[in-house]
Amino acid sequence: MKRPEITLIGAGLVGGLLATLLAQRGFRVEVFERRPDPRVAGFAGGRSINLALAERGLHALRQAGLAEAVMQQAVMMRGRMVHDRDGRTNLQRYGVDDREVIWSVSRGGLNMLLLDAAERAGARIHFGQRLASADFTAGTIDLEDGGGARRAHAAGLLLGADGAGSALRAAIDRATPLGERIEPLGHGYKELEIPPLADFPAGALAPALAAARAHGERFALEPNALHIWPRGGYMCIALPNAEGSFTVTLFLPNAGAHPSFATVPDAAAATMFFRDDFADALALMPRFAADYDAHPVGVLATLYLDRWHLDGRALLLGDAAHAIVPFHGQGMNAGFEDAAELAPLLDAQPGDPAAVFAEFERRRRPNAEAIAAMAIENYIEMRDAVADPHYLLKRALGEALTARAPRHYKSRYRLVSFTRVPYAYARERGRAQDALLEELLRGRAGLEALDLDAAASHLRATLPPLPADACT
Ligand code: FAD
Ligand code: 8R5
Repeated sequence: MKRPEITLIGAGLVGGLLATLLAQRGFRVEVFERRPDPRVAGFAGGRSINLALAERGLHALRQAGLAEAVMQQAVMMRGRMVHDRDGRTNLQRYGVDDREVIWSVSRGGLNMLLLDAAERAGARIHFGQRLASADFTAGTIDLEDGGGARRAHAAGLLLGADGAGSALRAAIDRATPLGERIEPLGHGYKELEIPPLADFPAGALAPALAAARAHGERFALEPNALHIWPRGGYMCIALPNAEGSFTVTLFLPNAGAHPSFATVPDAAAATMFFRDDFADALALMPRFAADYDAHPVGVLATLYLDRWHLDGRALLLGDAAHAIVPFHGQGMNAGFEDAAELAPLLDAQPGDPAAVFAEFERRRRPNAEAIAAMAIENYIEMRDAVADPHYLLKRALGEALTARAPRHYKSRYRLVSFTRVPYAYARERGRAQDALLEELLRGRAGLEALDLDAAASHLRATLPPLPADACT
C-alpha cells in the first residue's frame, strides 16, 4: 500500500523518537523544528537539565534500538531521599530491589541522540523552521525561518509533536475546535544547581565533604536517589547528572501564600527563606543568588483536549496533546509511549490515516487523562505525605502485602513507573488498593496488632490478581 509522506512538526523528545520509529518503518519523514540544531549550536546555555526515565519511556526507546545508548549516560535513582528540616535523610525505595529504579538522563544529550538516530534512519530534519500556520483545505503549511521569511510548503500527513504551546494545535483548533482546556496549577518552579564537588570554591565545603572530595567523590549528595525536601505547601527536589552535579527545582505557589514566588521575588528574600527551610541544600549551592535572579519562574498547567486529530489530515501527540504537571516524572515517558503506539498503527494501515488517528486517540486519551490526574495527586504526596505518619503506615502495610501477595498488590507508583499496564488501569487499581489499606488500618496507629497473613488473605479474596503484564 502507498505510504503517505509524513510532515512532523517539532524535533523535541517525542518528535525525535517518532521520526526514528517511522523512518525505520520505511516512511518518508520531513521534520520541521523551530530551534537551531543543538548538535551545532551547543545546547541552550550549557545548563544541565535532566529528566527521569522510567520503564514506559525505556521500552519505547528499546523499540527504536536506542535504550542501550541512552543508558550509557543515565544515573540510577533507587528511591526518594527525603530531607527533613534538620538535615536528616531517609531513603524510601521506589521498588522492591534495584530492578525497579528510575533513571536520570540529560535532556540535551537525549535530544541529540534522538536527532542522530532519526537522521540515521533516513528522516530529514529542517532546523530553524517554525510552523506559523496551516491551511488544511489547500494541504499546505506556512514555515518561518529565523530571519522572519515565510514560505508555503506542501504538507504530507501532519503530525504535531511541537510541545505544550503547539502551533499545529492552534491551527487545527481554528479549523475545528478541539475543546481545549488549560488548568493552571497555581504553582510555579525555579531551577537551581548543586555543582560537582570539584567545582566548589576553596573553603566553601564542610569538612566531611572536603574529605569526600579529597577521596575522589564527585557528588555533593547521594548520587543514586531523587532528593526531596518536602515542606507541606511547597518543596525542593534534586536529580543527579552524570558529571557530578544536581539539578535542583524549587516548587512554590505563585501567589496568595507565604512562601510564594510573590513573597520570595529575588535572591535576597530567597536566601533567607532557604536558610529557614532548605539549609542543607543552600549550603551546597555556591551560585544560589545568581541562579535565583537569572532563572525564570516556570509555569505548571495541565492541558485537556476533547479531540487529538483533524480527520485523516493531522494528529497531535506528546505535550502538544496532553501536557501535564511534572510530579510523577511521566511527561516524556507518556509521550514516548504515544510514539511507540502510533508507529506500528500507521505501519499496519498506512492507507487509512483517519482510522489510525481515531484508534490512536481512542487508546491513548483515557490514559493521558489518568496520568494527568495522578501527576497532580503525586504533588500532594511528595510535598507533605512523604513525612505524614498515616502515609508512612499505609506504605509499610503496602510493603507487607507486597511480600505476602505479590500477584495481588503492587503500589500505584510501581504500576506507573515499572510496568506498561495502561495508566487508566494503574489509577483504578491504585484506588481499589488504597481503599483496602484504609479499611485494614481503620482505627489503628500501628501495624503491631494487625494479622498481616489474614490481611493478605483478605486482599486475595477482595481484589482480582494483577494482569500478567503487571508482574514483570
Ligand atoms: P518538547 O520536548 O517540548 O518538544 C517540542 C519541540 O517542538 C521543541 O523542540 C520545540 O522547539 C518545537 N516547536 C515548538 N513550536 C514549534 C513550531 N511552531 N514549529 C516547529 N517546531 C516547534 N518528563 C518525564 O517523563 N520525566 C521527567 O523527569 C521530566 N522532567 C521535566 C523537567 C522539566 C524542567 C520540564 C519542563 C519537563 C519535564 N518533563 C519530564 C516533561 C517532558 O519534558 C515533556 O513531556 C516532553 O519533553 C514532551 O516532549 P514533546 O516532544 O512532546 O515536547
Ligand atoms: N519537571 C520526577 C518523580 C516522582 C518522584 C517521587 C517528580 C522539574 C519542571 Cl517534580 C518531579 C518526579 O514520587 O518520589 N519522578 O521524576 C521529576 C520531577 O520533576 C521534573 C524534574 C521537573 C518539570 C521541573
